[in-house]
Amino acid sequence: MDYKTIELFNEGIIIKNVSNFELDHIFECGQCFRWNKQSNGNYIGVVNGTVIEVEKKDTDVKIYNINEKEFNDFWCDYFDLKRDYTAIKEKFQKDPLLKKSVDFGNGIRLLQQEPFELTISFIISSNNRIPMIKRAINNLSKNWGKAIEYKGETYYTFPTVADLEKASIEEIQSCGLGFRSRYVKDSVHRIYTAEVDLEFIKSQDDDICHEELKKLNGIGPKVSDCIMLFSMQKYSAFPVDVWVKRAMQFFYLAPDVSLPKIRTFARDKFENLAGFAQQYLFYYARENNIKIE
Ligand code: 8HG
Repeated sequence: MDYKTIELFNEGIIIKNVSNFELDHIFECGQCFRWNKQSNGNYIGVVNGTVIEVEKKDTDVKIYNINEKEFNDFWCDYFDLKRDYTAIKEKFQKDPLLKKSVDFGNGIRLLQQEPFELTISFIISSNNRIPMIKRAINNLSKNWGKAIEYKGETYYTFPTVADLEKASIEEIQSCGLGFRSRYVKDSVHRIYTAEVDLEFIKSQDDDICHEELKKLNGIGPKVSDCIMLFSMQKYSAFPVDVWVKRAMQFFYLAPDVSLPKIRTFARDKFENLAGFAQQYLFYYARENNIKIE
């Protein structure tokens, strides 16, 4: 458990004495695309059909627009608050190379996100930049999601499978998805018809889960690892993109190693905590723009 108690205030709840929780680390570490920083430092996100706002004050975290029951039923797990990140970090900090990344992103937590949204989002992520990924997902939501008002602004929920199934390939293309449009169209259809069952895939062990997700068009090893790590609690996943490759080269390996070899090396080394190690490394590499000559 990484918090003590919760209290209510007029606009939501306050989580008291939270450890290992930094807004920038959580929301900017690459795992999510629908959280945006506000001018006052708070983050607003659209999750699970609602808009919520999160504020950090000393060691307390305020969540606006939810009640105690919603916290207990959903948000406590969404923010992975039952996990002891201090224990994970202590393990990693014994490794002087990983310690640097862990100290840098010390408030990272892996959010437990929704499998359909994450499948579509990470298909869109392939060969793409984060601002473009965010824009494409936002466009899909504007067109096929539901509008909700929060503090005078309109936000849009991520579309349901049935609503996105109504979109034509041309309409998906017009949201800025490029060559990924047909992968999204095809995946939505196969999920809609229940040919692919994400809840079943989630219930399988890590390696089966990884292979099953790769059966969808547009999902290779890297995208499969992101989906299983961020929405299926498969923590042996180790997505290797260009940043993680550079970080692993920088810290551990000789230059010119292939992506599959890096993945295998890291999964052997970090075992069922590989996904957490990957997140500290991705955030460190990207924020510090590390380069390998
Ligand atoms: O959290 C992430 N880990 C890894 N390894 N790759 C990621 C994450 N998030 C994310 O967007 N990516 C990919 O990195 C998507 C895209 O190919 C690139 C953007 O920097």
